[in-house]
Amino acid sequence: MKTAIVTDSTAYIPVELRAKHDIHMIPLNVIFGNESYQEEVEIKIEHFYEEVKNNRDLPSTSQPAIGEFVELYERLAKEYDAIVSIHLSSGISGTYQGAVAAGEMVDETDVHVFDSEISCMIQGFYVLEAAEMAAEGKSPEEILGRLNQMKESDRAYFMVDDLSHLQRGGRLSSAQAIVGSLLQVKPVLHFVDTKIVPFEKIRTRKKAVKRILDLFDEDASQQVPMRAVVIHGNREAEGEELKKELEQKYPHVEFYLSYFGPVIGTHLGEGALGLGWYKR
Ligand code: MYR
Repeated sequence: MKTAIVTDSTAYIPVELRAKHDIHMIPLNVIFGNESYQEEVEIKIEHFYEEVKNNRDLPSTSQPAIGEFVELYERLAKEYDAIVSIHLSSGISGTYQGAVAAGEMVDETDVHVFDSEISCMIQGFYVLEAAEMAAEGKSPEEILGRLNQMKESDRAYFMVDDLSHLQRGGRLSSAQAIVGSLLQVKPVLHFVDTKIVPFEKIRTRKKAVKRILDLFDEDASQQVPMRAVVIHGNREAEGEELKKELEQKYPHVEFYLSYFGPVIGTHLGEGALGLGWYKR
């Protein structure tokens, strides 16, 4: 059984890792004024935050066109017996629904679309697990079984420097964002039922980071094998330092460092920080 694994750019899986695991990626877009750029292809993280500073217009984002999904699925159908397509949370983007609609238009193969209910490298963890299983010849049903099991242990908490980006993009309810910015809190955010909601309102960045680390410790101190990722919005040194600190404290956890790329960075703003993990 040969199963193709597809994801979208917001998993931010480095290109070498994608190539190594035969992962196919469909990009979302960042729009500055009238210009649309496919992230990870036409605009990369190295230039994005600089571009935001230099541009008068704040960027917006869009999901891939359905035609792009159809084209990719039809091409893969010539080489693979089935497709598992893993995407960012359906509560924050229409990408998942686009993939489902495209899958229904393709008759040549079975397309199984999976809603990760999250994004960034935590979505990437789903993709890596799926790719490892596909390489072992596992069926789409077996792969989806494992992905659903992963949902039981995956956790992700993140914080932003400025809630107005999330509010402007409509990915957090206005009332919550207004209260948040008025009080100048640094709420810890997380996903509930595919959507972003505040987990706890915390006054300072330092305390918010500590709260996230305490939440991580609750799981990591159980000493079971885990994968975890520190994700930063253009704060690589801070992310690297945190990863090193965690690696020393939790040698049984496999840590990654990743970033909020252009599309997610548009909605979170510079300076966001997140930690995600799951039990292997
Ligand atoms: C689109 O235009 O379809 C893309 C919309 C992306 C919204 C992103 C909202 C922030 C997601 C934060 C993920 C944090 C994971 C730890």
